[in-house]
Amino acid sequence: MTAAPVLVVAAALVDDLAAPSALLAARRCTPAALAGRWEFPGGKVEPGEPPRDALRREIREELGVEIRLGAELVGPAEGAWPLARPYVLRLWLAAVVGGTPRPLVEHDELRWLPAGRWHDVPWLDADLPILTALVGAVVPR
Ligand code: DCM
Repeated sequence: MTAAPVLVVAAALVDDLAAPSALLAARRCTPAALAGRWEFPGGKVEPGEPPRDALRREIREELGVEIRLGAELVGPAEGAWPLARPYVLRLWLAAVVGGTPRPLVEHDELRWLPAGRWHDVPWLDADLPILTALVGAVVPR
């Protein structure tokens, strides 16, 4: 039997929703298996919680900022992106509208990656195909 998917939501935080240039990557310090790898910040949706509300909550908890959500980067598996089972991920473009992001909970470093340098850190394996799709979707070439 396969466990029901667990929905994780994450943000591609960019400097400008209308013309993204810099992208925020967050380096995990927990759990040990993921420590040192970079990700789109976010986390698990709670039962009954609307996914967009969950994302605003997670970013508030993890980075201490308020965000505005832009478009969703729709994934290939019923709209989501597969992670290691049982997790699946939905990702939205987002911009900071209040505060300055700081690594408060499960990250030990944040970095704004400039245009053309979005692949420059070692992303989580699961986030890499999402990053590639994001680059194709938003970066003018
Ligand atoms: N996860 C991921 N990529 C992200 C965010 C989360 O692969 N951008 C994975 C890491 C965990 C799971 O989802 O296995 C749950 O995330 P968290 O520990 O942040 O709640």
